[in-house]
Amino acid sequence: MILSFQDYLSSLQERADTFRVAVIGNEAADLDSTVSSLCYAYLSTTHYNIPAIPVINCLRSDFFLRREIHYLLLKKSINPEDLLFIDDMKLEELPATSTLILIDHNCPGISLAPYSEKVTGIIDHHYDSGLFQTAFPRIIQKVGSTATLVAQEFVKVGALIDKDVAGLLLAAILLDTLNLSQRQKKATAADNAMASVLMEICTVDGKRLFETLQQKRFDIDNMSVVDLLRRDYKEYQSGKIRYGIAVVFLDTVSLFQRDENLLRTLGEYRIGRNLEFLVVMLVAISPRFRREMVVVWDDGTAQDSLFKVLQEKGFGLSLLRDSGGSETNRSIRMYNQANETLSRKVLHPLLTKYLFT
Ligand SMILES: [Mn+2]
Repeated sequence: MILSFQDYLSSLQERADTFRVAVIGNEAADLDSTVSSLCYAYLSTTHYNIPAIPVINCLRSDFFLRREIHYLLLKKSINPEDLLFIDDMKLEELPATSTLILIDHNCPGISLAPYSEKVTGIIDHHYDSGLFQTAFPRIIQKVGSTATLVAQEFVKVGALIDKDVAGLLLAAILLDTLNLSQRQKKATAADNAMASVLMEICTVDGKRLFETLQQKRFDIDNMSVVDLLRRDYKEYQSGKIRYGIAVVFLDTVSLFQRDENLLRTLGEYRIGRNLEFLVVMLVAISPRFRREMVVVWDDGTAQDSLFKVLQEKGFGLSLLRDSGGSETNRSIRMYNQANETLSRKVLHPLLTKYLFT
């Protein structure tokens, strides 16, 4: 009898003692990372006979901020409490024989970096940083969603895709491609193909599912500015320079409404995380899609190249507000970003490339 996806997920806590592979998504722990690691770890365990566990790459206490994921899991009768989070794992105590598969990223973040030699596999759709050339699998393709690549693995090996697996993967594809929108150009032929395979299995109304998830994702009522920052946040290290990029679904005007000490809050967030700089990429969706950007920095070595990248790489920034940098933790600039297509996926590789030049 094949182990069902539900039974597999509800037994993860016990499996954490005997796994061979930990399947880990990126540290934004978004829907794509979460469901792709759950489903791929299940495939590994049941089909390849390599006992695997999915690890969600955020603190257990921060997971509740991702309301669209909570909603989806509960709808599938999956209890988020059963899942494993990065703070459940004692990385320094990982058995010598265990390995890591990176999902939805291909360059280990700061917390995983010390365990890089354990990485044996990658499935991802970000810019290829060229690391781990001998990894197997090493699947890095520019598709809309990692979930598409995971679904392809199920199909490739002829593994049965159960309804819940199909429903989770489909949800990620729809959310990442804005319901396979042709106008937004996020969905590739592969995303479309896998979405129709999955849709046939789970028979849901794709449009309704997408709209509900999108609504939950943008439901940020009662979240403080700090909650908003940590909700979709990635931290990077480039040489000695440590920096963070947060994505927040509000514009600067609404951020000020939410926190009258906004400049202090942002400055303290940067200092608390020990960052040379923090970039907050702001996305407003109503009345129309719009981007803004906030840069919080310390006078340091990275400052010149950071602003060079921001000014010269086509973001279309125009200054809304400059704090003047009179106090050390208050060096903050706020911009309107005319180029709507440039996201963190674009900014991060640019910074990696140009931060020292
Ligand atoms: Mn992704």
